Amino acid sequence: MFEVKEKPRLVEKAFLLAVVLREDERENAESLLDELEELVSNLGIGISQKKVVRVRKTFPGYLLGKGKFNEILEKVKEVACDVIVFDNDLSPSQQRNWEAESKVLVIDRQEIILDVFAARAQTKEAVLQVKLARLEYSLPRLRRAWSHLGRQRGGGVTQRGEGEAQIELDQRMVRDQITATKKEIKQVAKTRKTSRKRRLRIPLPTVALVGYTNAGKSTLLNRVCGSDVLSADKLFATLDPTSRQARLPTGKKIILTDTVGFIRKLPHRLVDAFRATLEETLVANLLLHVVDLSNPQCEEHMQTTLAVLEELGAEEKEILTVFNKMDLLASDSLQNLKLRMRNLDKDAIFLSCSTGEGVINLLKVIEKKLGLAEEIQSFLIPHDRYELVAKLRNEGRLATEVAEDFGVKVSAYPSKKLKLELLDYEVKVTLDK
Ligand SMILES: Nc1nc2c(ncn2[C@@H]2O[C@H](COP(=O)(O)OP(=O)(O)OP(=O)(O)O)[C@@H](O)[C@H]2O)c(=O)[nH]1
Ligand SMILES: [Mg+2]
Repeated sequence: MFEVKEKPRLVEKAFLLAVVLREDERENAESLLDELEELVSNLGIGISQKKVVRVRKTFPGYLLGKGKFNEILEKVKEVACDVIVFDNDLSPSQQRNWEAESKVLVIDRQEIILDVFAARAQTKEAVLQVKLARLEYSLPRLRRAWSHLGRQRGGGVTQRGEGEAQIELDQRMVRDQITATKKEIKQVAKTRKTSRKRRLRIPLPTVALVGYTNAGKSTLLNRVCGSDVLSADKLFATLDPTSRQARLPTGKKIILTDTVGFIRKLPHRLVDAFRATLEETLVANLLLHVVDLSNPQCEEHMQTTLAVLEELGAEEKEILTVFNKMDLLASDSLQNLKLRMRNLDKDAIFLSCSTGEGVINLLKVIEKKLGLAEEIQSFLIPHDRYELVAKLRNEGRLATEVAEDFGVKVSAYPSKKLKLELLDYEVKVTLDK
């Protein structure tokens, strides 16, 4: 069977490279390289050097002009690395040219992100989604994979004819695999939707956590729901949407859903591959945009998340910005940041999932935003109408319940529909008196 990865993967040391056209892009490029370093390290590859190169213009052949190209090649040889990783997107032919001259593996940020996703994918659906994205990425690059292999086998110009024929065969195989994978994804998605429907027979308001990778979405879910979803200091810890029930301060229940994190320059094919799961998740009543306030690049991270949301058609949804990790900031810089961020979103919430500070406040605001914060009411429900208590409980609108001789004393936040059914049983004075 055709393997997507035909390149040797036993690489140990990487040379990271970002190409910019203007000096004022340097700072941003450096932070992108730091992020790339983390992604590359996540794959178990060490870093030998990071470099931002400024050029006046880019060239189709090698992205860089001959002078800069030779300069980098010298450096690569000097530090003896076995892979060059570009933060910029490389065309398949640029990749091929670099590999031919440098004699090392040359890849770009997209491919690294695809590899990290592949390493993290756990459920069948995520595995298939990543597989599809990788197949699509590999399709125009088969020529490169072949030339790589050809070189390894000591092949050269003489084997070209054989290579061309093989590439055509490979391309057909990959296209067939793409079709088959898409079909499989559809099937798995169908099963997921049915089981989700079964689970969610009780319609509870849903809130989805979105945001940049490593912002603390899973940690927030765990804190609010008392769950133990994987949260880790690594990029893309979460790939599959995970839903848990959470209880708000007034006792009402909501469904909180954790989603895959976003990253700058997220490959479009990954957004496309994950579109089905993400879209379904984003049919939430409210989106919580979790931001790592302690990250100096947090505003760029926010822009990235908002851009991906727009791409998914979710920009019209109500979004509440949640600035997390405030425990990592000194109080004066926190005050400054708060002022700045409130300019971006005056309703923003500041909290720390680690210490728990501000989390209750967030839940109260969620309650308000979802229109669940209405006054608590008391009822004495006769035993033969117990189904009303069950309805309140199922809708997550029951706060307390005590069985009495004449019925069940409850305090609750009934929905409009239930209010009508409960009209006869309302007790105006508080029941505890
Ligand atoms: N100091 C501090 N660390 C936090 C806080 N919240 C989360 N973290 C840490 O940040 C790291 C990332 O947290 P996660 O919850 O995995 O982040 P995520 O947004 O789910 O990340 P992805 O799943 O990759 O998208 C973990 O090491 C957490 O322990 C916080 O409030 N303060
Ligand atoms: Mg997570």
